[in-house]
Amino acid sequence: MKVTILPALSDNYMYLISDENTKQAAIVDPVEPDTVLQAVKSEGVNLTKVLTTHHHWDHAGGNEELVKKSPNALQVFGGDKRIGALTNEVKNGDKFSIGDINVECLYTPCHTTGHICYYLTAPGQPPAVFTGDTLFIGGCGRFFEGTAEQMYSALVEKLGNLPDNTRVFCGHEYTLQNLKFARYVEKENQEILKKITWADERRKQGLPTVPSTIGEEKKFNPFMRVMMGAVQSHASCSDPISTMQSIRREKDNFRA
Ligand code: GBP
Ligand code: ZN
Repeated sequence: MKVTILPALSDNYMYLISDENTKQAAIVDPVEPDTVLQAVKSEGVNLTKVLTTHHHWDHAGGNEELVKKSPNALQVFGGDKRIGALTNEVKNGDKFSIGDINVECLYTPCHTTGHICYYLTAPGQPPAVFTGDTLFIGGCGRFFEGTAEQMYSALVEKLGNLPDNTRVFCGHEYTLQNLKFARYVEKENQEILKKITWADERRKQGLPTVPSTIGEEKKFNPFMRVMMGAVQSHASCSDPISTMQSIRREKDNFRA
């Protein structure tokens, strides 16, 4: 399983997923179709699937144009009827494949009601999860269409139960802003400081900070740590759901 990171717009990421064995490929959130078609050519792969995380224009807004311009027929997967060119509406637990790569759909409503994360496995390789605007490195998406309970369920019960070595590919380059908020929430957490130093260096070199891993996120992402004493005490809360609500509200107004 090869993942090619394709930056788009000001801070979005598209991901070209290729199966080296069969040369089958899929694209996650192709908001810039021409960039995608160029990458497909240079990788020498056969693009047949579009994996849409959610209906927001900066993720799904390129679907129709890509379907028109693509030399192959494309299946467009997603969990929301508002997604352009949708052919395969999916729900939690649905499975399909990209050549020898297995894909499982994880329904993670909150940022939007139809948000889907895609969990990929292939024999002998570390897994990968494409988290759109649900889980970011060091942060999470705004709760536009959902509740703290739903984000808790998504981040802690679903994504948090994937293997620690699962690579996390998210929808935006928000890592530094997120980690600065994380540092404000947990002033004593050394993992946050180490990741800030690393992310600063990466960005100075013009490089992406994706992927992280689920194991790493559990060490520094405050939204995955709402069960921890240090995060609850910052929020003056004693349960994970109200802690989630409180720190999300605080992040909505936080200036790094
Ligand atoms: C920043 O650049 O500092 N924190 C961002 C602000 C996802 S994009 C931009 C922002 O709010 N981004 C959204 C988010 O969830 N951020 C997490 C955070 O701030 O902690 N989007 O483009 C956003 O989803 C969108 C598109 C929103 C259509 C609504 C519609 Br309708
Ligand atoms: Zn969004």
